Amino acid sequence: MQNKKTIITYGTYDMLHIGHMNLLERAKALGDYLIVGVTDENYDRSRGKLNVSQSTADRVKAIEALDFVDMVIVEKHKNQKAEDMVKYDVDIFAIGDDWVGAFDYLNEYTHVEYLPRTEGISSTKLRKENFDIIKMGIVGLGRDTQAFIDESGFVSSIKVNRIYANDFLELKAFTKEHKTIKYGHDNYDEFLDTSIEAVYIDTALEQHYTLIKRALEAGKHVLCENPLALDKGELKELLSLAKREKKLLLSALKTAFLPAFNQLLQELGTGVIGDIKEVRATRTSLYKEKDYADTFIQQGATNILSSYPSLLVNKILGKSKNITFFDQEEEGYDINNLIVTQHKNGALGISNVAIGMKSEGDAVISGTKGYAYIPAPWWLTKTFEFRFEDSHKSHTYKYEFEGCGLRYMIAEFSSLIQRGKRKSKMLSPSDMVGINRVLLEYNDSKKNKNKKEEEA
Ligand code: C2G
Repeated sequence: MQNKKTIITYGTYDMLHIGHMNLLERAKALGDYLIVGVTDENYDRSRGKLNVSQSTADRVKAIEALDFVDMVIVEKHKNQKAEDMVKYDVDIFAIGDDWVGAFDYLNEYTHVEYLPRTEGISSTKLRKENFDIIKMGIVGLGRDTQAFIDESGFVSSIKVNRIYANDFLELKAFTKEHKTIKYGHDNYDEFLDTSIEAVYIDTALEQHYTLIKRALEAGKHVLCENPLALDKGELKELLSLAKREKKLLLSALKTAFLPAFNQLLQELGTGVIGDIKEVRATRTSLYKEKDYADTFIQQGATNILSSYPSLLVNKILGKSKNITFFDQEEEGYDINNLIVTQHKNGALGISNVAIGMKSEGDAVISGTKGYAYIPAPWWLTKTFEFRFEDSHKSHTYKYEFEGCGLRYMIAEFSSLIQRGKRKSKMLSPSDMVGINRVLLEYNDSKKNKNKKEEEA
C-alpha cells in the first residue's frame, strides 16, 4: 500500500468564505490527509492583522466542521510552520498565490505549492459589508491624544472625527493642525449630542469620573485612561451604569491588550514555571523632567502608575486579599510606593511605583520550577524569557510590536462594540475592579489619615 500523502495549509479564515473553501479543497486534492493551521489571535495581532472579527475558537470550529479537513491545529508563532513540517511528516505545504515567494524557505523541509486564489472575495470585503464603521470622538487634549489619533488609523473599523476640550484656543489650534479631526467642541453636551458612538477620554485624572458618567448616560461606549475613578464607590457606580446602559466601559491600559503580554499569560497558564508564588514588577517615570502640569504630578505615583503592576499581579495571581503600602511622601503626595499584596494560597505581589526616582522597570514571576523574566520596559511587552536552574531549558519568546502599542487596544475596543460585547477577556470589569483596588485603598487610607490628623 502507498503511504498516505499529508498536506498542510495555514490561515486566519475570518468569516469563512468561498475563497477559503476553494483553497482548502484544492489543497486536499493534492494528497490524502489535510491538516489546517488556524492562526491564534495573539499571533495574528503580532503579524499586524488587527481587524479579525471572530475568536480563535470560533474560527477553529468553522474549519473543523468541513468534511475534507482531517485535522485542525492552532498556529501560535512564526517558526511553527517549520516545526509542524517535521512533527507531522508533511509532504506538501499549500498556500494561496498571494503569498508567492514568501514561503520558499520552507522548501528545505517539504515541497511548497502556491495555489490560485479566488478573485473578488476576501474577509476584509465581508467585514466592510457586515459591520458599520464606528464613529468616535476624543475627550481632552491629554498626553496620549496625538498617539491615539495616529494609531486609530491602523484600525479600519474606527473613524475618529471629533474632539472635545474645554480650552477653546487650544482646541482651535488642534483642529487646524489635524485635518482628519473635522469637528471641535468646547461644549461637552453638544459633543455628546452628535452621531459619535464611542469616546476616548484622556484628561486630568480627577475629571474622569464625571466625563465617563455623562458619556455613558448619553449612550456612548467609553474607553478611558486609567484610573477611571479615584474613589471606590465611584468606580462601582460607573461599572453598574455601563451595565445598565448596555455600553462598553474599558480602561485604556494598553499593556493588557499587547499580543506578547497575552501570550505570556497563556504560557504561564500551562504551568511552565510550576506553581506561581510571587509576581514582582516595577514602573517608574521621571515626569518632572517632562514638564507635566503640577496637578498631574500631585495625583502621586500610586494613582498615576500602580495600575500597570497591579494588572500583571492580578492577571496572574487573581484578586488581592491584603494590601500593605510602604510609601515615601514629598510635598503632600507619594513619590515612591512599595505595594505588597497577598493572594490565594499565600502568593505575593510586589509592586514598586515611583515618580520621584528612576529604577529598572522589569518584572519577575517566580514559580516552583523556574521563573519568567520580562526586561524593561515590561509594560511594553515585546519579549520574555522562561529561566530554569538548568540553563539549557531556558527559552526566550520574541514578538513583533507595531507603533506605540495603542492600536491593539483600539482594535479590541472596536471589535467588542461590533460584536455587541460588553466584556473584554483581556480586561474584564472584574479585572478593572481588582486592578484599581490598590489605588482606591491607598486613597482611602490617605483620606482617613488626614481626617485623623485634623481631629487630633
Ligand atoms: N484565500 C484564497 N482566496 C481568497 C482569500 C483567501 O485562496 N479570496 C486563501 C489565502 O491565500 C490563504 C487562505 O485562503 O491561503 C487563508 O487566507 P487568510 O484567512 O487571509 O489567511 P492568511 O493571512 O493568508 O494566512 O500563517 C498564516 C498564513 O501564513 C496565511
